[in-house]
Amino acid sequence: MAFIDETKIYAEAGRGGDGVVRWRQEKFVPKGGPAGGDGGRGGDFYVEAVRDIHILSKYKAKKEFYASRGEDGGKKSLHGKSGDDFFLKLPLGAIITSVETDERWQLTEEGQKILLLKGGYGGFGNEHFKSSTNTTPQEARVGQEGALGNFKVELELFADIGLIGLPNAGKSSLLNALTNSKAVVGDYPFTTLDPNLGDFYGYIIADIPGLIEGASEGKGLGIKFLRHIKRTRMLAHLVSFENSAMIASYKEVRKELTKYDKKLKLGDDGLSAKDEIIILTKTDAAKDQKVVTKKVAEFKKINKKVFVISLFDDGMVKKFSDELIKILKKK
Ligand SMILES: Nc1nc2c(ncn2[C@@H]2O[C@H](COP(=O)(O)OP(=O)(O)OP(=O)(O)O)[C@@H](O)[C@H]2O)c(=O)[nH]1
Ligand SMILES: [Mg+2]
Repeated sequence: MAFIDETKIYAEAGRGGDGVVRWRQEKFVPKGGPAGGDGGRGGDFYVEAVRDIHILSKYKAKKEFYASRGEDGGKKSLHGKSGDDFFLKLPLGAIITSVETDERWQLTEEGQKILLLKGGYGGFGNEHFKSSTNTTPQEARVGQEGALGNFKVELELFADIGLIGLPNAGKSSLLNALTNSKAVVGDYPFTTLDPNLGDFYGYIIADIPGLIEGASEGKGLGIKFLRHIKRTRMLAHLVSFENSAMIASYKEVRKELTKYDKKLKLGDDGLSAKDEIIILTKTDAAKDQKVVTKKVAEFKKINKKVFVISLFDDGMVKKFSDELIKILKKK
């Protein structure tokens, strides 16, 4: 199933039910007074946040949603039943924009519900128009139309950590090692085409496609995926020991973050200002321990926390995992 992070939908809240003209049926009373009930309220249209980043692909074929209509009033002053509300499930982090009014909402908490369109009121039945001067009103109103509109839906992933780095840095492999995720891993660039999420002791780690020079302008899988780390609390920047120019690669990716921020005019809360830890991966691929020590020293000058890891070494993975929990708990 292709990953979808943008879509458009059309929605209508329910129309209110009609009010009706009815008369009380009493024995020996030919016209016992008005008894037409009011129509029920039309159902409202809501969006509801669920923790499922793939849910938008369900709306590929079906893009129109309708809350149900209120029922008409009945005899014996019976109020029509309200129409059922419609809850459209959208992924946590979805931004919904009204095409007509430009109003924007974002789903920021699991289970959160936002009312987008109100159902119409039910029309009054004839009982409502009864007065001392008019004891036999013939009047009843039809229900009000429900609100309707077109909406753009865009997803920004919500995660605690975003894994970034050049293609092949080992991002997906690390995600799999730390979480229940089964992301596809491969020894070629751009193995990951869609973001993957994994649950790390209740914290969400997001693995995005590899970044390359020009990513902020749309090169590679580019800008589309930078958007997905905007909402992460922290970045983990992976640089592989297979890489001959590790510092340069690191800087290349950092440059893209800065460029992206400038382009979107993001200030201090942009990608480049996010807390970042550096993970030097595939230490087993380094020539010897001396090279590892030297690189760690170089990276430490950047003034960020630096970790080393080889996924072939269970002890290292465990140690890193423990450190990561500590960092996340402090945040
Ligand atoms: N030697 C060694 N290889 C590793 C290690 N971790 C991952 N790899 C290999 O590195 C290659 C790339 O790993 P991925 O996890 O797919 O890398 P990625 O950063 O997700 O790559 P993209 O999705 O293309 O951006 C795979 O062949 C992995 O098996 C490690 O610790 N040591
Ligand atoms: Mg990958």
